[in-house]
Amino acid sequence: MYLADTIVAPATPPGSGAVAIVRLSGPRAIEIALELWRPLRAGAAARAARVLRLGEIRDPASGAPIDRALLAIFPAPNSFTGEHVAELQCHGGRYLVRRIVALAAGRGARPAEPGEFTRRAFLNGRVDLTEAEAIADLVSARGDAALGQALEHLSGALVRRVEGLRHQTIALRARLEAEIDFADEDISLPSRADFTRAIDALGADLRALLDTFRRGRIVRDGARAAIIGKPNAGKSSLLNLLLGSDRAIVTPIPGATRDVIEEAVALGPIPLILADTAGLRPGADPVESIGIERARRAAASADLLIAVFDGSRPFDSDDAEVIALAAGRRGLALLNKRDLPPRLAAEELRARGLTLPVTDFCALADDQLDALRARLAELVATLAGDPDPDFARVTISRERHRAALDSALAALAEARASAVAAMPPEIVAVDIAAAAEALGAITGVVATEDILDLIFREFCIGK
Ligand SMILES: Nc1nc2c(ncn2[C@@H]2O[C@H](COP(=O)(O)OP(=O)(O)OP(=O)(O)O)[C@@H](O)[C@H]2O)c(=O)[nH]1
Ligand SMILES: [Mg+2]
Repeated sequence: MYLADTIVAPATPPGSGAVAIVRLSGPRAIEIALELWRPLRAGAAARAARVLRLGEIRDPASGAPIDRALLAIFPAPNSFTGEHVAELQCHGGRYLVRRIVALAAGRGARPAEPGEFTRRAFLNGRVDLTEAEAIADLVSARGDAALGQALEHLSGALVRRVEGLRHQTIALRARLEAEIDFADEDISLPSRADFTRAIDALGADLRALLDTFRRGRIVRDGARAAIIGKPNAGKSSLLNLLLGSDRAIVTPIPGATRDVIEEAVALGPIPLILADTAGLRPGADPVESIGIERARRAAASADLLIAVFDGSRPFDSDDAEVIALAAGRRGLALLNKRDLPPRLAAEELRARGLTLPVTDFCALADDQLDALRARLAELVATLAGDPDPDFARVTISRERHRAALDSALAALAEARASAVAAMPPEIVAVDIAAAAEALGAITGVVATEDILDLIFREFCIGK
């Protein structure tokens, strides 16, 4: 990362569109933009900040006109990256955009790496890591709940919460410093009992934030439901019904679905990601067996299960495996093919140990679709849980946040154990410092290149 250089990239996705934006950031951003672009009206103030001016882009080498474009310049530090930024709004042609980027590169700008604009914003103190992540979350949001959460994080709600906790941790450390400094003097210091009480209070706050992960993750990524059942039960028919399209192959031949097919359905503010899976049965051919293994994994990692049973056939050992997989899980069961003569009853499924609620169903008709959608929406809402009104509603939404809070809690537990064992304050202080550092990694107060690489890797070029 060379902050001293100037980077360029399209800020809009590749393809044809009415308008595309080519963005430059760095010390020479404005200068390079003005080498490519001239105002149409003579005498117009080309360098006026944060206004759009109409002009023309020319190839500075040949003088050949390339496009009509608007230019906006944002002098440092009042820009997204905190550096000089220039944005050329040109026409949205694939070739045109490539040509303009190449012109800027010809004047010394370097093509930006994925996420490099946001990374610079972070390095220049314009956003913290949770806000940078929120930008990626806004772009990938698939529902109103995800948008709301991303905007909340973008407004700094999470960084404020985590920084509050980190400062409490540092305050604990300050108490120990006093113990270290005044060890030889006969002054009264707060007792270790007070100290462990303070650790416990802080630990409870950390755990409360950690507990928001399930909601935060589901809001961000959607809830995952795996459709499982024996071959030919009607799983793919159900997926297609819920999607309203012939997404999965449906045939009367058992074993039609082999790979996991994932599609999102919008049921409410939080999307549900449905995974249609291979029918569970032993003795399948090698390809189908791999699919069945994937089905089991999809079932294990899903938030919800939709178990489909074929009501036109008697119970068998494949149905028994479905019941076993669904033991103790959330979701619902459908007794499908109710239009055919019944050979299996809901009572029998329950008697055989099915704990999911069972409904008679027919995947060939859409008269039960609205009711099913409503039930799934309800399950998703229950799964996400209500935002805790006592807890300022801030959620964590990424595995990275969860892991950091986990290690902060582990370090606090170590510190508590040492304090209780009357260890010297220096020893206790080491673990308290580790807890503060783990919290600092969430916001980026302490961030290594590795952490930054990991975060900005998921960004696309131009962001
Ligand atoms: N009569 C009737 N037929 C159904 C119903 N649901 C599905 N079918 C039929 O059952 C057959 C199998 O349906 P699929 O949806 O492919 O079943 P699947 O569970 O995905 O099967 P695999 O992918 O092989 O595991 C097809 O011929 C469907 O048309 C139903 O409610 N009633
Ligand atoms: Mg199928």
